[in-house]
Amino acid sequence: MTDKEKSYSFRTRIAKRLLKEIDKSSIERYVLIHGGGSFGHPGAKKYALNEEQTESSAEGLSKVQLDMRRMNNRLLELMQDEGMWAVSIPGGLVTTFKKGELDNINREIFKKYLSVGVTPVGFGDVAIDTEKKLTICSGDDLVLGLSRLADKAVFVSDVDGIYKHGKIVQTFEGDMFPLEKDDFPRKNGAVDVTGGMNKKVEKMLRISKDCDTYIVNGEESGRLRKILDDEEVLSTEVRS
Ligand code: IP8
Repeated sequence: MTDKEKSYSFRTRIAKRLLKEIDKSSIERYVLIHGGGSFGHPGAKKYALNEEQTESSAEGLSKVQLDMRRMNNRLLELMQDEGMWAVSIPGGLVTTFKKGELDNINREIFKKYLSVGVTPVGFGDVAIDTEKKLTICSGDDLVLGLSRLADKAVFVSDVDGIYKHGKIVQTFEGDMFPLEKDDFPRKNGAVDVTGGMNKKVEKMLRISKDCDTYIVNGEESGRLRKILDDEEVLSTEVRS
């Protein structure tokens, strides 16, 4: 939903299309989660929020939290335009971390909103860490924390799936981990403080213990809708 190479660039057209695909699909109850993109990562890097606390950490925490809420608002406004009633759940307020790992998540709040017919929209955020004081909660951490409530987790990316030796694999299994340098080409210049693709795949492997787990290219029209409706589409299923 953002151009990671350009700070604060929200891709309205793509976000709208993806929302429409979700709306048109047969899925009725779902949670949406988004990451930091070019709203969260540049500030998190500038203030080194994933590292030791410094005297500018409080400033960074406050600024990056605000940037993330701005991004989330953009999405929620689009959802309202489509009549998709949603509520915003900042990752930092429903989680605690220990040494950078998710320690606790409030699943009840997601369940309660679902039970009144609104879509919870969680997002990556700056969070409290009981050992490090502060850390970054990624969107993937939230999916991991919620996976036991779900039948299916779909990761929407800007690539067709997971590459191994230059080719997309239909099913990625645990023994194919980790990805090597050339397995997963990323675009240059993108800032990502939460570990890039290997970290994502490692979390996807853990998520796949609880529910069917896929990664699909959101830049290609129709693919998200198809995967939600269990139709065949270019993508990778992750299985542990
Ligand atoms: O993009 C990171 O979330 P991610 C959130 O899912 C921040 O790793 C605040 C950078």
